[in-house]
Amino acid sequence: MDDLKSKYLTLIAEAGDEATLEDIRITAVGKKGEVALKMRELGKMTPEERQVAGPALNALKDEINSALAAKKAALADAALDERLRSEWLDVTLPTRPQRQGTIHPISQVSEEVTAIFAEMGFSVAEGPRIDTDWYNFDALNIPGHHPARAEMDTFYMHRAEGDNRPPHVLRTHTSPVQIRSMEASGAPTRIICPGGVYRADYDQTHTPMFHQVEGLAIDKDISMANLKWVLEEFVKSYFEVDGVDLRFRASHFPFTEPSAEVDIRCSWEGGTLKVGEGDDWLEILGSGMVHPKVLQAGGIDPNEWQGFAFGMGIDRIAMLKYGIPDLRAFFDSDLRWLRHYGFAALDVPTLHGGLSR
Ligand code: 2NM
Repeated sequence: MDDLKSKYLTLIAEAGDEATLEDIRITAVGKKGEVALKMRELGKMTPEERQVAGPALNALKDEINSALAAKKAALADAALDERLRSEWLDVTLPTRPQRQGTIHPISQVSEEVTAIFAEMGFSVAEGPRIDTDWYNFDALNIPGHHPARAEMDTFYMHRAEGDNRPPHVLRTHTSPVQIRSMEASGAPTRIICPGGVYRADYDQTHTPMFHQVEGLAIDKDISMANLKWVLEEFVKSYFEVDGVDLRFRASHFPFTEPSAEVDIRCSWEGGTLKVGEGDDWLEILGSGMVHPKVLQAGGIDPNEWQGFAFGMGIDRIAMLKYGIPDLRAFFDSDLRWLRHYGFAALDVPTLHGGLSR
């Protein structure tokens, strides 16, 4: 019995895991284990022998069982210690430097433009990219026969034979959002509408999908003077310069009267753009006073209200500000290009923090 005891206590002490302990338990104190076999021999003993051997075997069984339990607890403690040693996290480490994602220049510039106009009391309106030809054209004083419809290179949605719903188009500008906003909220209003627009055109300077931001301000006594101030403030903030000259050139859009295209004074010395100095002029946007028919289409009484509107290309002003030479690269999803021209995810543009840093 002493041999059994020292044999099993040694095995238990040397066991490295729970599975080994379980094997030892079965061979030592299991139903057919070595102690059980010894107990079976009790029947062949004299009563005197049995009185000594019985309690001794029970004591041996108890001793092995408690050694097993103690070892099991010790193994569990050691396993926990090992996890605590290996599974730790240094929460004071800086964020991972290998993060590769960047904010696309179009997203960054949309945020910059939004921040600037928000400061002047404009809120952002959004709408569907697929809209009816009424919202995209008729409501904007571009009737069916108007040459502007053909000039716009519109993508028309396919219509099945017998489909009587009004024709739908991929919006060619964000102006339909402004009509919808006039209908929904009326006047007075100050909104900008940034977003993707579509025209069937593809070459060095045109992509079939590009981005615009249009603005609209309607009130009782709004004039071209208000338009000029707002655009001056915008250009100064956006290009981060203290002063800028704007040049308003008479133009024509069906949805504004009068209409003006706006140039900014600049220089192109050494191939880099400097805004606010030099003898060159750069066209950056179109604008005007909203046509009475357009106000009417939006459900606003043109005898009571008037307003200005403007529109510009986000992709274009992004290229100008950040020196991006090729428009088509905007839509290639080339990671090397994005790493070069993209912005850090935490560089959210605000006026108080500096737009682009
Ligand atoms: C431009 C130029 C001039 C414009 C007009 C409107 C609306 F819906 F209010 F009538 N939104 N945007 C507008 C005016 C857009 O883009 C070159």
